[in-house]
Amino acid sequence: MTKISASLMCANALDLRKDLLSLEEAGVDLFHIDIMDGHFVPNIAMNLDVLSAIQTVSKIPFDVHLMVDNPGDYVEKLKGLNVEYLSFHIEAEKAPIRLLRKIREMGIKAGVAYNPATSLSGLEYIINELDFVLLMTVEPGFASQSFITSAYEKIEAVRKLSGKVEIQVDGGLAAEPAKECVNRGADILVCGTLSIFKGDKPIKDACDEYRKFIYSPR
Ligand code: S6P
Ligand code: MG
Repeated sequence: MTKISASLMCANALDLRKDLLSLEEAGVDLFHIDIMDGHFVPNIAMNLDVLSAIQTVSKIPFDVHLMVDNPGDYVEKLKGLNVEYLSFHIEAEKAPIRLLRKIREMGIKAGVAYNPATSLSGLEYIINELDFVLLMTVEPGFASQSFITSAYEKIEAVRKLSGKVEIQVDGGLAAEPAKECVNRGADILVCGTLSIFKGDKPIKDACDEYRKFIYSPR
């Protein structure tokens, strides 16, 4: 079953506890946490103290997406947090195999993220070292951007390389592109402003409608 990873940078910062409880009620699988450094991407998002606070309210595991230069500097800092998935960008790491092994040794599912314009060339040499591939379906750094359709063929290319790795897609996942991503092989949908944090609609209703659409026959 496709997993929903709720992007918490899209939640209501003034009422985060309420949104966390609504996400629990909606049955989301993961909390997607965007860590940014203002260098790899021109933005700053959540920090690790917020994660400690969140895990006092909810037991839903974290899916941490490092959008930073030198991702290896951050991995140790995640010890003690309820992290199930952890990805870093291939564009930011010169020794990805070493870092993937370190993440796995911590008992965390290890993943590599690819920007929309980054080729998958070389993925075959690391595929056995990772648990998931994160395909960015917008340029990283901001919510509410429109989906980049070249991601469809990338999903198929990863699936062709391995039937085993999970494929996560992130960005601009309104219902239509999300359904197409699932049809092509995506396993984890990162959901933000275009899907479950709609403002005008309760989170549970938005989630229910989204899932219903994605699983309905064409
Ligand atoms: C973007 C970040 C994402 C967004 C999420 C937003 O750089 O990695 O995780 O938070 O994709 O979702 P949406 O529906 O607003 O595009
Ligand atoms: Mg992300």
